[in-house]
Amino acid sequence: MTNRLSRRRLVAGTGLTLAALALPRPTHAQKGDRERPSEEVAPDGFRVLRARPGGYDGRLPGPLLRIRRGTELKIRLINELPEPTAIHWHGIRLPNAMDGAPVAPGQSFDTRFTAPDAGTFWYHALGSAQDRLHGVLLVDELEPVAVDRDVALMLGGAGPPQDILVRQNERLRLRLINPTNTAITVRIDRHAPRVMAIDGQPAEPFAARGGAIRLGPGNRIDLFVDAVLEPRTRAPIETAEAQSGFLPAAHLVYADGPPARTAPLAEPAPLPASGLPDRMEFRGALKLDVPLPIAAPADRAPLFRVARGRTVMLALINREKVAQSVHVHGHSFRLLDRLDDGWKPFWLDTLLVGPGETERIAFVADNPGSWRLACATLGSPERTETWFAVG
Ligand SMILES: [Cu+2]
Repeated sequence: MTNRLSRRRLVAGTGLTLAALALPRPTHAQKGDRERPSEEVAPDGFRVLRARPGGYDGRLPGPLLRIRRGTELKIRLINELPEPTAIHWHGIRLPNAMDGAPVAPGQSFDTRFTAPDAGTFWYHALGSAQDRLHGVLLVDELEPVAVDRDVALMLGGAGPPQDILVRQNERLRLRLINPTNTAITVRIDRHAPRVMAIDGQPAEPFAARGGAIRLGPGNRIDLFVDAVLEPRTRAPIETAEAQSGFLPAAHLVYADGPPARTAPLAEPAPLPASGLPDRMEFRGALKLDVPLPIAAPADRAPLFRVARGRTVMLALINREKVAQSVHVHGHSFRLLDRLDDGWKPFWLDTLLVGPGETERIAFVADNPGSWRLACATLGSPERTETWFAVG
């Protein structure tokens, strides 16, 4: 299980310099890693990814995949498990046929899609018994992003705290990913992280209150962290799960040398916009109450069918005593304000609905196909799902 230990894995420690366009070679720093196996690429250009009991390519987390926005990801999944599997690209607004197709043991499946949005995503197997099968997918912006370092930190699981090296006055892009089925709070000692993106989509930048942020299951948050402390400082990045106290997940380790620049960078501009709509038409929207956990329909009928381009507003109603996590496939949604139809200044693909609470979300159903609407009880392997049809 990946949900028990408050630990983390440093997935990519890279030195992405200002305006650098070359993709830095990602490094996985984790316990037990020795030499990195080289990427297996088939003659037709597909990156081969093997589903094995220990994880993708036998690694936990699986290999870091990285492409540029607008370019094609080509993955050949080979199922070496004794049971069927399916790979899911969490948060990517991808073509329907590429999302979660079942693959029998010994069989393979070719995934190929052009990533429409830049951001921090992840991939994982569908099915509660395959929790070890997950990894990070980064889609790089076409425009240069003014950061000195770009690091992905996979939360949850086992492993010692990792060191993230910085120089004074550098700006770090820290990509946090929560692959577990529990909520994780992250705080960075003596720094003022700025939230730049949530669930892979740019947000209006805002300061994390008290230097801490919470990620529900499946959520990702991109932070900008300015290294404002003195050379040779060690500052912990700590995580806490539901009942546990904070434990160090990583350390910002300041180099013993001159600052990278005389002062930290100015307030960051928002990350480049994605292709998500600026507006939504709420008049004429399809409105539906969805009690949680979602009851899987016995007759395989969809929860709803909606014409492509129509706005969908869902009231997610949790009358249980435990929080429920809801994940919409193939779309990003807005979280609506409690009192009116305004929305929060960010997008989500997964939302934690607290016990006894109702949250309302809205999205434009612009991605044709049959999509999963999945629900998980917080801290439990229990998952239910239904689906909706856009066409
Ligand atoms: Cu997903």
